[in-house]
Amino acid sequence: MENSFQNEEKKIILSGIQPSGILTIGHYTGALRNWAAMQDEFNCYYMVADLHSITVRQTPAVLRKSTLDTAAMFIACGVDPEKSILFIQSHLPEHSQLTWVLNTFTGMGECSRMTQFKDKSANHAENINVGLFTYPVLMASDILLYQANLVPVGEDQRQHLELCRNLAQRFNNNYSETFIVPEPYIVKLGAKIMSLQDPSKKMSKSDSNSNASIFLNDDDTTIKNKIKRAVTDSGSEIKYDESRPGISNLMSLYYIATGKNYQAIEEEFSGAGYGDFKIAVAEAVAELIAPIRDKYFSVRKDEKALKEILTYGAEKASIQARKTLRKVYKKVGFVNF
Ligand code: ATP
Ligand code: LTN
Repeated sequence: MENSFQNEEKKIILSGIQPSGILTIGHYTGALRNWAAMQDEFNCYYMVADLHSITVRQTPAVLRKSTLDTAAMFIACGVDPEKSILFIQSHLPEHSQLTWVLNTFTGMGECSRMTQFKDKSANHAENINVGLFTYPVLMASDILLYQANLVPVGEDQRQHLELCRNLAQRFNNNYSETFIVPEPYIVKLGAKIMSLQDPSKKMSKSDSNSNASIFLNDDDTTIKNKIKRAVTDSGSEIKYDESRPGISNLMSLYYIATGKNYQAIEEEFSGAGYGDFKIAVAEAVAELIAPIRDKYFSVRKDEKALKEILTYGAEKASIQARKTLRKVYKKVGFVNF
């Protein structure tokens, strides 16, 4: 049977990230390093979610650049286009086509309950568009098109995943088995990296203060300066404690960069002050990012080759996308074309 992967026994994974800025160390720990680790065990589809990103107004040239930057960063973090299917969402019209069908299965109330919709509407009060409202339906289409079994996402996407599961079940019950009902694959606790300037907020690619985030293409000096300037809490002990989010966040970064657990870090820095600890964190994080940054620049430099990889990925992805959409169109009663 026609299939985009050679090994049909493996479970299917799909995930995506919006190209709304340079990816941060948060994306590495919360998403990309796991994506890379899953490639042998699963058949993986990884996409740059550019259709999603226009729910917030974008500058066209910036979006075009960010889309390619994001794809290059996936590769720099270990996504291998020979093993996984790497593509740009807008290259496949099926995402939009399935969204239209699933929109007619989604209640207004279901979309208006989504916390991300409520947050984004509050942050972009000047542009609360229908696309922002139906964002989770597009996300459901991304997942259901490829019959994904597992969807690795952060905790913030759990509610969207739940809607996706409901839509799949609703469609299957209304017609007959059409979609796999996917399971969330939520990255474990401890992986969430907070802003260096306000550790009560998630580190984000679109933070207006660039000192708040460590970008995966930052140079060594920039990384070290950002960590040295990171906001810490009152007190001086190097101890993991949720009531001291600044130092705890630095400990998480040290853990990610060195693999040492919190207890080992506390022992290593017992009696040391914030200053010494920050220097150690800065060194370790700079060492972690250096090979990612180097690979990123080498992949990004050859835009022609990058576009070829993405075209190849889109062609492979379209095999399954077309198959699912054909099935859906038939079930809803559209005349065969
Ligand atoms: P935005 O462009 O809306 O600011 P963002 O930078 O907050 O976005 P997303 O694009 O929503 O991040 O992130 C995609 C995925 O990357 C998340 O679902 C999560 O798995 C992971 N991720 C992003 N930021 C972090 C973080 N700080 N810590 C851990 N994981 C993160
Ligand atoms: N909404 C997600 C990005 C995203 C996604 C997906 C994740 C778009 N489509 C499909 C998993 C599966 C986000 O902002 N993190």
